[in-house]
Amino acid sequence: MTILGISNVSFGLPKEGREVLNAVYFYHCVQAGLDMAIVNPENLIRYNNISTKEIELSENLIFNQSMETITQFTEYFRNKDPSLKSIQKDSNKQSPDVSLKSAIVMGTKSNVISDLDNLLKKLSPLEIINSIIMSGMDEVGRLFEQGKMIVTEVLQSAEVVKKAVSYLEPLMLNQDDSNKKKILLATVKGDVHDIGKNLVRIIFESNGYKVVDIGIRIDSNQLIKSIKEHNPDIVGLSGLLVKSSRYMVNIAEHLKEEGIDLPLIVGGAALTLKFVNKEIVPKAASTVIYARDAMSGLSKVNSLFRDN
Ligand code: B12
Repeated sequence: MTILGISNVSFGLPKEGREVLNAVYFYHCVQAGLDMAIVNPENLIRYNNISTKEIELSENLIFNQSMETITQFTEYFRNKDPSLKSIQKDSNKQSPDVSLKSAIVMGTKSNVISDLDNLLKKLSPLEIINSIIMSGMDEVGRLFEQGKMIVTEVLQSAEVVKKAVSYLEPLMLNQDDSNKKKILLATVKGDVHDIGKNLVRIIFESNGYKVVDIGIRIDSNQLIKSIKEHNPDIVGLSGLLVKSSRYMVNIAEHLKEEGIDLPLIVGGAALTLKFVNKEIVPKAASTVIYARDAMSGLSKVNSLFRDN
């Protein structure tokens, strides 16, 4: 005998399409011999009431999963949400700042380089990152939180940011490394979010720091090994999950046990100044700085080194 929780199939998809997909999936599971289903009867749509177009989109997704069928499904149901139509319309406007921001929100890479070339005529690479790219990613964050974007789309947006930033990066690097203060950067254990960390890297590099970026999912042992290898002046930790903030407390403790008393700078959406002062500072051997964003982090680190 088989039992199935139907709605998992549509997890993460646009709200408007979920019940349709659930109903089509339910229908096919019953045809295939399912004995019992867990459904929410209040929401369940009757298969017979679904249009042929919507059945087709759902069947394509169920039987032929690919980026293409996911995109067709999400775009169709997204068009049913008026607040998202306005975003799509924006991408038709011609000014390169609007076009670049829309490309990030829409996850389309095709015009990114030409938009950047146009923007570079009037803005510096850092201004483009700080204003347009950051605001595009903020919008992605907002839409994701409202359930209007799905994880695969957020990843596509992240790829567009990556492409834009890799194009701008060589234009910002100051080659002389001697006498630069060195910051070791990591996203902590269990956390893959690295867009913020990568922006911090770029902003520090373009403001006279040498940055050693050791990547994502870094535990305290790996961090300590890298500190010994690279001998930085300060350690920067990034983490966007609540559990990452807690792990930063463990890192502070472990560094202290190892006799490492470098200043720490910590950032990421789940952190707050209160948490840092209450939980991390008491465990740390040295100064702990909280940065709400990359620019404030830079100015705090600048004053730390100026004052010492
Ligand atoms: C993009 C994104 C993803 C992408 C990440 C792609 C990538 N390569 O980074 C993907 C799709 C992979 C992803 C996965 C997940 N995500 Co996510 N994700 C986001 C999202 C939408 C945007 C994050 C982002 O890039 N923001 C833009 C950058 C520029 O901002 P930032 O990272 O905050 O960085 C700035 C500052 O914080 C600061 N900063 C950050 N670090 C540092 C470090 C230093 C030293 C300094 C000085 C400053 C600094 O400066 C940066 C620039 O100004 C957020 C929502 C949000 N609003 O934050 C959710 C979010 C962070 N994700 C979340 C979740 C739950 C997940 C998943 C667990 C989902 C899942 N169920 O699988 C997984 C986690 C997997 C894992 N083990 O890590 C939750 C976290 C909830 C929580 N509080 O714990 C959020 C808040 C969404 C939500 N509301 O539910 N995610």
